[in-house]
This record gives sequence, structure tokens and C-alpha cells, in this order.
Amino acid sequence: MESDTIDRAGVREINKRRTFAIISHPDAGKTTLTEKLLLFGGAIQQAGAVKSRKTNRAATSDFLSIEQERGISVSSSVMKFEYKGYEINLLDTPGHQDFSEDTYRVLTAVDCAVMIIDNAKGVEPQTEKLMEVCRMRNTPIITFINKLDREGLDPLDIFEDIEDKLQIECVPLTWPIGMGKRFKGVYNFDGKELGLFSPGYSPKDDDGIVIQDLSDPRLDELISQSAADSLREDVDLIKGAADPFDMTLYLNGTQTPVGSAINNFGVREMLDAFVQIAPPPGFRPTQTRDVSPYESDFSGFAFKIQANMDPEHRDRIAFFRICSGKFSKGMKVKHHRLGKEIRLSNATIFMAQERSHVEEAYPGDIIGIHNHGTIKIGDTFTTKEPLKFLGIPSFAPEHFRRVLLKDPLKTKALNKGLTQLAEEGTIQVFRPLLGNLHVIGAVGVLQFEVTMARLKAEYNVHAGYEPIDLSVARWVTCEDDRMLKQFRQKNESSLALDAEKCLTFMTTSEYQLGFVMEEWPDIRFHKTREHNV
Ligand SMILES: Nc1nc2c(ncn2[C@@H]2O[C@H](COP(=O)(O)OP(=O)(O)OP(=O)(O)O)[C@@H](O)[C@H]2O)c(=O)[nH]1
Ligand SMILES: [Mg+2]
Repeated sequence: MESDTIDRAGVREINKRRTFAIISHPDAGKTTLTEKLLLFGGAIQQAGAVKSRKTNRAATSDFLSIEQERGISVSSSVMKFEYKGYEINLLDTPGHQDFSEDTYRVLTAVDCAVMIIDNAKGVEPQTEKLMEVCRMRNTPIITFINKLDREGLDPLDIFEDIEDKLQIECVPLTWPIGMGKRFKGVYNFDGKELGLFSPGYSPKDDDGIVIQDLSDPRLDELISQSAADSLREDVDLIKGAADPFDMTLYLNGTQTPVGSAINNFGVREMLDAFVQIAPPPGFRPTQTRDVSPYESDFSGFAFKIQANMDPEHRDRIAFFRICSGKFSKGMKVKHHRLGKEIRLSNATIFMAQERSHVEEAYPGDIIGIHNHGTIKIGDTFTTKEPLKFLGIPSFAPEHFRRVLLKDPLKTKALNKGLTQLAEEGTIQVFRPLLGNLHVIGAVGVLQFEVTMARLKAEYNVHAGYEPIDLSVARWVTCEDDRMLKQFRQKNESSLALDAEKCLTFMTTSEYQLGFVMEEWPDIRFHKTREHNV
């Protein structure tokens, strides 16, 4: 049942919050943009050069050593900063499809997304997949065309590509003037003014040269007559062709405002537009009802677990999205899966590289809760009402390996490592009902490498893996307990328990699966599973 409304100070705090994920195909520049945003928000002083190992300064948001070595993001990270009176929670996600489960989980915890398109590549396959996930949840999206310092596609072609492949209508916020070496700046449709880029521009400068009127002859001097003419032409064309920005269409995910940038330039414009149009925290669905952020009773859910974030602490953190009410340090909440009351005494907020203790937090905020194995992905905490927030999927793995351990003395450490990494969703772990194997399963094969590297770095376990003749897994349930028991007896050698002790059927091919499904029509075989339901 809905509780009272939060007090006025609370309402003000909620309305200041913007919680968003940055998404795209690998390598489009999410982590780089994250750093730029943090720089503008004053959260960090100097951006780490992504992929530049020479400088020894890896990107702030790529904290796992594997990520720093490879220059890719393997896992999402959360950062909070303040900008012009707004409290921004930003989640940088991995682009690589092998880590897409992590990205999907993050999308359940945000109110909007920023999608990055590489100027040279246009819409890439993984972006299309992510768009599908956003559409499932009607997540509003702002698009950002990046890397304009390189030669790329004509911006109009990119618009067409986005509209075609992603089925979303584009409305330009800013328009690039030239690209690559000819890049001169951006035209801002909203203020109808032009920001000109000068080499050596730094985010600390206020703005580049600003020209208020496109017909100003100074423009021809500053960017050459031909560039000025083609800009005037482009702007006329777009004004005629593009629909005007419509807040309702943006909020329901059918229209996307598009900005563009190179390095630092254009990022401020994007951020200014973002805080104005991105929605504050909204309603969130649970099994029983939708929860409004303005309800006074506290509620929220864990959408991600991360072990050993800080090598010096060796702890496990549950990333928790607050959905309603106010968090205050030391408050007691009901942990519904365990049916227990717990005290949240030691929560942290992620400020770029640092974590600081949080005294108060509001809907939209993402806080880190220390966890000794009692919090799992999908767990809901509330003041009292038994709620269960929805939409955190686990996908059936498609790749399988058998874990090999050379040193039998490390069995305990291996079990611990695999259990914790499975809880995080880094990998899925299966214990066959027969025998003493560890089978690991993944949606993408890079997850195996990450698992081995983390076992070594964080648990001091040197393990390897070898192929195993499995390629399909399905979680099985049945309304009839007796039938399930029978199924279990007949198929014992193909059954395993996953890390949450859910019964899983594993076999060599879809064909084999089809065969068994036909034989057992009352057994349900699930390809996805909601966490902890
Ligand atoms: N020229 C140019 N390169 C850029 C720009 N932004 C990012 N890059 C480069 O693009 C590469 C990928 O950048 P990242 O920020 O790591 O990309 P990402 O989207 O976070 O990649 P994943 O997390 O692995 O999906 C790096 O080498 C960056 O230096 C830009 O505006 N211009
Ligand atoms: Mg990245």
C-alpha cells in the first residue's frame, strides 16, 4: 500500500536527481565521455588516458586491472557528481557483447540513457541490441555523435542510419561544423548560436567564441565562406525537415535529441541540455504495484554486486538503487528475501575515484552497501511493505567450460571465488547433481578469461578451464512437484544446480533439448530467469 508523500525538502531533492547510463557499441567512447563529464562536474581534476598504459593513469571508471590492461570496460561503474545544482548519478557500461548482462542490469536502475554513436561508424550491431532493451523499458535516450575530430560520415547520413536501424526519430540539439581537421565548432539549435572551437580549448574555459547570428559576416571570416555557406544550408535543411523536439515523445522513447562533440568541445552543451530534458526519478514496477519516488516509505533494490572493488578493502559491495523515500545512515530496513530486518549503517556513495560515507540519499541515488554474502542481485529492501522490484534478468549461458584446478589445496578458495563471482553475475556456476565438477557458463567467452584473471588476482587461485560438451542450459520448473521429482530422477546426469540452487537442465544441442521438451510437456524450460524470484 502506498505510503504518505515525502516532505517538501525531499521532493526538491528528488527533482534535482538525474540518473543515467551511457551505452553504445564497444569503443565508441563511453568511458572517455564519462571522464569528460566528471571533469566538467569538477569530480576529477585530470582525465586518465584510456588505453594509454604508458602514463599509468587508467580511466577512472575502469578500475579492474583487466580493464586497464585491455582498455575495454568489462563491468559497469557508478559515479556521482554535481552540476549546476543537479545531482547526477552516471553509470558507465561495458559495450562488449560478452558483458552485456551487466549493461542490461544497469538499465533497470536508471531513468534515462545517453547513447553514443561513433562518427565514422554510424549505428553498430551492439547499439541496436541495447536499443531493444531500452525500448522494452521505454527508457528515454539522448544521442551523442562522438569523435568528430576524425573524418566520418555526413551527419545527415548518421541521422538517417539512426532512424532506420533504431526506429527512433532524431531531433538535432547541436550541429557540427565540419569534421576531422576541418572541424570548426557546433551550432546550437536551441540558443540559435554558434560555439567555435579553438585549438587548446580546455573545459575550464567558459566557452569558445560565440556567434549569435548565422548571417553575421564575421562567421565567413572565422570559418571560411564555404564552410559558413554549407552550415547555413544544413541548418535551413534541418529546420525544414526535422520535427521539433517534443518532451512527451522523448520521454516515451520515440524521439531522441542528438548532440555532437569532439573531445571536450560540445560536452558542456550536451550536459546543459541533458540536465534540462532528462527526467527526474520516475515510477518503478514491482510484482504488486508501481512505486512512486515521492512515497515517504523507503524502498530500493540491488542491481549489481561487485567484489574487491578496492584492492585495499577486499570487500563486496551491493549497488543499490533507491526508488522511494529517504535513506539515512543507520536506518533499519526489511530484507524481504531473508525475511529479516537489517541496519544500513555503512553505505557509501561513489564519487569518481573515491568512496565517501553517505548520511542521506534520495530516490535516483545509487549507494553502495557492504555485503557479506547476504545481498544478492534483485534483492529488495523497504521500510516494511513486502515489495519485489522487477526486471533484472539472468540469461541462459551459451558457452560452457569445465574448471581445472591444479592445486587441490586451493579447492576452498576456488569455491569461494566462484561463488562470489557468480553472485556478481561475472560468470554462472553449475554443480552437476552427479560427480564433483565445476561447470562455468557464460553468455560471452571473454567472461571465462575475466573469471580466471580475477580468481588469480583476487582469490590467489590459479585455475584453468577446458572445453566440455555442453551448449544449452535451461532453468526448469514445474507446477506439479511429483512430476518434477520424476523428471529429476530420469535426467539426473543432465541436471545441475546453479549458484542460487535453481535446477538447470544442460545438454549438448538445441536438438537434444527439443527432444527432451517433447518428452516432458509439463516441465517448463526457461531461457531467462528473474533474480531471486
Ligand atoms: N579521436 C577520438 N578518439 C576518441 C574520442 N573519444 C574516445 N576516443 C578513443 O576511442 C577509444 C575507445 O574509447 P573508450 O572510451 O574506452 O570506449 P568505450 O565505449 O568506453 O569502450 P568499451 O567500454 O570497451 O565498450 C579510445 O582509444 C579513446 O581514446 C574522441 O572524441 N575522438
Ligand atoms: Mg568503456
